[in-house]
Amino acid sequence: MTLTLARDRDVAIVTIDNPPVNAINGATRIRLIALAEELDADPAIKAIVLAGAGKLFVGGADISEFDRPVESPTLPEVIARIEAARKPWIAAIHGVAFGGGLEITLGCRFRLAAPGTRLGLPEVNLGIIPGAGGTQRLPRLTGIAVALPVVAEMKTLTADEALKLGLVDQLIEGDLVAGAIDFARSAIARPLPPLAIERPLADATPELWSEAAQRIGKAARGNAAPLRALDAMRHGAERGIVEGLKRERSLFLDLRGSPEAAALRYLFFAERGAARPAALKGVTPLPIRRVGVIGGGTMGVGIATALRDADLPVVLVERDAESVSRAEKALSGSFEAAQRRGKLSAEAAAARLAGVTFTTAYEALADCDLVIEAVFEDLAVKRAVFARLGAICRPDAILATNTSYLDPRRMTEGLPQPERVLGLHFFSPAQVMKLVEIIPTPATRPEVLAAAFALAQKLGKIPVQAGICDGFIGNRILRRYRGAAETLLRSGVAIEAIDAAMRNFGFAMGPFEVQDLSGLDISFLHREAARARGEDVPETPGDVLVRAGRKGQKTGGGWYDYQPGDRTPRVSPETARLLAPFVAEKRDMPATEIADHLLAAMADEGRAILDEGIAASASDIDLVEVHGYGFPRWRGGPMFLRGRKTV
Ligand code: T1G
Ligand code: NAD
Repeated sequence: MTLTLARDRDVAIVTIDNPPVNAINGATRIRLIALAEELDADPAIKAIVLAGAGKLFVGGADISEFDRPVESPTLPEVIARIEAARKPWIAAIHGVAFGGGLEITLGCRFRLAAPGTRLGLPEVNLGIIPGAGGTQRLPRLTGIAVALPVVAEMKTLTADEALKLGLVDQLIEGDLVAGAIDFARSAIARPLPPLAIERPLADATPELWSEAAQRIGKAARGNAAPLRALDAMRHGAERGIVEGLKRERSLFLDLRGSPEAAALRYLFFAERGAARPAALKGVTPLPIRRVGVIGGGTMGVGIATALRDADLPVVLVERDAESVSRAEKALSGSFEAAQRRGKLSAEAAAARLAGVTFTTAYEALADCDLVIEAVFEDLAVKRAVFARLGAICRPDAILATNTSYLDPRRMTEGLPQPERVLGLHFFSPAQVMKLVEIIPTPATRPEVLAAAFALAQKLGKIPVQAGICDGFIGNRILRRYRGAAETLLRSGVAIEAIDAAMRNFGFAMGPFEVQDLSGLDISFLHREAARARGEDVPETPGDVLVRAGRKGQKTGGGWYDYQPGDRTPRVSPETARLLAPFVAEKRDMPATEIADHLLAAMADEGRAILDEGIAASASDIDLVEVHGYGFPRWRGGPMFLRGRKTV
């Protein structure tokens, strides 16, 4: 069932009922057209209220249909039929009206909304543009300047904003449908307002279009959709709505079949699938109300910030008073920065900080439901920390490590209740990066694992479950990616050519630039630790640079040279001299070939990770790459590209 029809005397109520988000699919479109005909022909009906069942109005067109050919009637045809109806259609909106959900209301004569409703056209996030009139009707209701960020930049409008703009005619408190029926009755007693398509569109200045194109183009990077949405809007503004609707539909259909849209749709569903692993269906997560963080360094402060942003009280433990005050200063700075950026009010920033207990006393952790250690990446240090946690924390408290590489089992050997231990690998900066790798041990209880996934959701993170191996999923692929880049370097391909190729592919920075930013010494120390364990780890060009004191930007030079206070990477003659014994004669390689080589290495490692059961699915691996390592979203991920036989 996707639509229900009820009658309240002279008013019909059409309710879209297609759980979980009332996505408008083919069956809904067919039924809507039929109902529009039926209700037009029914002399007893004077007006129609269009509503959504459940928690929201309509989440959009059914995205899962986009991998198939377009089926009639299309949504534009449905909306045109509603517009042509002899009786007014009144949209009664609650929760969310996104994409086609908002567009169908734009074809109605009136729009009513419950307080708290959100309205938006997020299609560009899927690599497409609004394809059912949103780029044409919205500006005719709100004006071009307001419609532009909604259509092309993912801006959503609140019900209050929409009311002020005249996009919504009235807010309805209490029973929305009953209020809409009353509104309908009063509306039909008066002359009807013009439809959106009948309204004039005030001209936009050429500066508005050029400024928008510049801003949107810069932000969109490889996703073509935002600029196409702007194009459709401008076309309709300059050539009229008929031409505008034609232009919009043609651009929409072109993008609907594009590789970028396929990649973004794939990630949309992958993100939702990752948050709810099938293995945890029906498992009740342990409650997490108070969290301990051990270590107030880079990660500890980031994790504490993310926890406070989710309104969770935090106990932050450092090893001595000086470190405690350093952590408190860092955390306070983090909230003040958010306040300066306008993300937080002064009160909210103060409340964030007030929710953290800073201490050196592990005893303060006694009533924490979860404790996350983020101390030095040193097994002995971590083992000592867990030993103290085992003695002080509640037996049912979840104990988690933020380790980048180490085996959670080794740092918690001998701990009581091993079933409460797991890895929670956040990425720096932890309050920004969405990825968290969740690493259960074989002993981890399902309720503990479910609590980790629930925490990720509460923090607004993308959780990906990883098996235990050196580097889990992301750092293991990163090592392979960097290794492949160094192989090309040894073969004579220039460092700057490799970085340029990966920037051209869509990364913000190439593999060598990233190392200079984060420091070459992190992976150097990891290799040295492996060598100390007797593992055979060959010398790498990166080792040569670190041994020569070239650790990256922080030492004024790594793969590149840097002028003081300037992060611009400059080709380094010193690096060339140091690496000369390892590098073959200089040779050129086309940028696409460089990218294919490095992407193939990532996909090969991903394949091995899948075969070893370290990751549950190829899409989980792609989520790690997109949300943890800056893989361009509109490319989908190394496994997605491999699946499309392009690497
Ligand atoms: N189509 C199909 N399935 C959808 C869907 C959609 N539009 N939106 C959500 N789902 C599924 C989702 O995969 C998940 O499935 C379940 O619903 C709950 O989703 C013509 C062409 C509406 C704010 O881009 O933003 O209209 O995992 O966990 O947190 O111009 O879903 O349960 O199997 O996100 O309550 C434009 C996308 C489409 C909005 C609800 N619309 N959705 O959030 O639930 S294109 C969008 C959302 C379009 C027109 C164009 C959110 C939500 P499963 P959820 P939520
Ligand atoms: P860091 O050196 O910035 O911070 C570590 C903190 O732990 C220091 O402030 C130190 O005083 C504190 N500490 C050490 N021993 C302690 C003890 N016994 N009790 C309480 N505090 C103690 O390190 P970091 O970059 O925050 O990394 C922390 C952990 O997170 C490591 O395991 C690291 O591998 C992992 N990690 C780091 C990153 C990153 O990009 N930095 C990313 C993901 C994971």
